[in-house]
Amino acid sequence: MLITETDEKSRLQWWKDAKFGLFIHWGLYALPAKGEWAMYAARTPVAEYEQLAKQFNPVKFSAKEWVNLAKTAGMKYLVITAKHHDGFAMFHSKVEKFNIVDATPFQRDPIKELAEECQKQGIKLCFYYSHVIDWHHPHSIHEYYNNTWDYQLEDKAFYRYWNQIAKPQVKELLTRYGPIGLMWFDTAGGLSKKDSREMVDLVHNLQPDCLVNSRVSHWPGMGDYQSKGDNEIPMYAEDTKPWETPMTLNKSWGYHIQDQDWKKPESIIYKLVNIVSKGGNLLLNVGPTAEGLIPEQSTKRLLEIGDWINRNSEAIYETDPSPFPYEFDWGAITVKSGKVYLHLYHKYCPQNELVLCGLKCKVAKAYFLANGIPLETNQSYQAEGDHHELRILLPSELPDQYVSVMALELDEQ
Ligand code: FHN
Repeated sequence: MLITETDEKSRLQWWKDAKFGLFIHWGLYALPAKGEWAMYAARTPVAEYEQLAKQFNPVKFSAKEWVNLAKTAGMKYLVITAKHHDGFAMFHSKVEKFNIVDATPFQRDPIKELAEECQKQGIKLCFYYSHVIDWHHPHSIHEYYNNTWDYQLEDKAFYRYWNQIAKPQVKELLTRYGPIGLMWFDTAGGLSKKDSREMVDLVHNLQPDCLVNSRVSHWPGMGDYQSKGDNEIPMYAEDTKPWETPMTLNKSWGYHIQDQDWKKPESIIYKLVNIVSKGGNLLLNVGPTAEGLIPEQSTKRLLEIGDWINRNSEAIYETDPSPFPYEFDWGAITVKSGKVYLHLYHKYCPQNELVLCGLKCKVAKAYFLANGIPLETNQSYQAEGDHHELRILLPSELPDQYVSVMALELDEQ
């Protein structure tokens, strides 16, 4: 399918405007509760790992609650692991019995339930799919048992998997659950350019508006947008491909009972603001339990972030990145037509006043976004050195938690 440049811009617009999404790593690995690589780490034989399915009965799972949590947290899309590296399908696959409906006492299809709820609550449903690594299938066995990344992809086992499982399952995901926002592929090491292209085309042929992330391939330039490395935030705004940072709330993706190394809410808000000011999206992860619950530590953080976004949404959604090509020690900037938003990190707040150099437009009005309280400003210009300076007087009390946003309305004539 040929996608023109104009199509490409409008296909991506919802996602570029969205800024914030929920990542969900959920699968059988929630039972051992040691993260999503548990099977590999313990070199669990496939037959033994399969037994976990018989105990997987997440009766506390509620699609309504999960989607509602994402919404309350200010997230606009949700990416769930339809199949991770362990090969277990979290949906009712007809091509592989190792799936949540056929192999567990739960017998429900959570992806179907999430699809219905996402439709109802206006969140874009998206899928993570491990298209190359599949420890349940013989093509991965060599690498799996020998602890080597020396893939044998060009061999028959790989193509059996590729043609009989990977492609048909992607087709199932894109034909059974309504419109899908994006396909999030992962860990494509060894996949040929031709096979990567085939996967991208498969998605676009089935759902032309569905986006594909760059991890569909290790060959550069593939996919609609760039997935940064895990937890990676670039130093500078990038004007190449639109990008997204996948990020954990603690150190793990899948549920890990011992990992209590939680990021502070303020640090996550800083990271969100930093990412958005550089033109990126944040995809923030939770790892639900085997009972089907999102851990309380995660929920608490998401609600706190949602609270902050709720007061400052105008400075986050549908914004453009900062036009300043450097980071500020006091915070970050986002812009919209006729407006500039200064996100002031309380921890690094300057004393008395904030000085911004290089803003050429006249500021007609300045106020705190959270409560509308006006701010006193002073603008000056020195012809020598073409130096524009804006000084904003800072009150002793800031209106928000962690980050207070100052809105500047510009007089653009
Ligand atoms: O191996 C996976 C890992 O389990 C997790 O899914 C992350 C999420 O970005 N991706 C891979 C490593 O980059």
